[in-house]
Amino acid sequence: MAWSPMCLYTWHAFWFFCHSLIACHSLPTNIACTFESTDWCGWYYPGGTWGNAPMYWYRRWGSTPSSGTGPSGAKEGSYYLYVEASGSANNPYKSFWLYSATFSAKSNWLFSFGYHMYGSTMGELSLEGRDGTTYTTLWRVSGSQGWAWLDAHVIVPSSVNKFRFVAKTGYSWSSDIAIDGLVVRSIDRENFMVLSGPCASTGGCVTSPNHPHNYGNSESCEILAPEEPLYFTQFATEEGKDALTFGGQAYSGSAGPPQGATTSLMILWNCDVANTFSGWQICTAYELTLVFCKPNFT
Ligand SMILES: [Ca+2]
Ligand SMILES: [Ca+2]
Repeated sequence: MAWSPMCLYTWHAFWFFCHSLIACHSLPTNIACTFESTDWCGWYYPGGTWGNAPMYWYRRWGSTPSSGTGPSGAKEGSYYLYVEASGSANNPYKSFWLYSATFSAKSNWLFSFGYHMYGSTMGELSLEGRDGTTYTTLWRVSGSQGWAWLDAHVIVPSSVNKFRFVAKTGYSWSSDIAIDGLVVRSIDRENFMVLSGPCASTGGCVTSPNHPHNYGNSESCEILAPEEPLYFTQFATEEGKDALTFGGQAYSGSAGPPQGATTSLMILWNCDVANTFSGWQICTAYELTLVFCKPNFT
């Protein structure tokens, strides 16, 4: 089978793009951390101002001292960082800052981390990024999130050169906040990245679990989509119950997302406890082109 001229052009453009990505690539790997070593990978809290103690973050093993708040252990390895909400200096509504080392990146990238926010008077946790000299909020969660380590995935603009976490306790001691498992990754601009859950990426396409057979119950996925127009080839879910959230809008039943839509990068899949369907497949325009262009080597 011969290449058509259009396909050849697309193929060469693709390889040029890939190689330029590799050549230009840089990631702030210096701030990735699981807090197993005493240097905290360069993360630090500021010293206290005159007459005031620092707002301490602690590196800890096992549970926090208070019951009913905080994790029972690390998310990864043995150690994690947390803020202690007990004590008159630590609540109500006290902010604890944790700064990263400075870093640089040549393109947008993905920062993932585990957080634990369990407690009846839980406050909030924010991640702020410094662009020039100004910090802006990139991610924030408030209130008790259940007794579990959860994952946050944050797309970080290349202009950000430093982070700070801001953990703010609630109105009493029951608001210990912990972090662990800080991961730095590049964003794949060609392929779907399944960040969590049983959805399946073949690179240029992503499907619901077990597709084209029925997905299961109580599944959820987080998927990072490439920055280009996306098309669904099949879409069948339980109306109003099993939804794909795409560009901030939830789709279910037989009405999939608009063809050719460009997402805000993150796609979420959530289904409930009963009634399953054959689900969905979403592909990039490039992948659909390949279906018609790819030479047959067999
Ligand atoms: Ca750890
Ligand atoms: Ca269902």
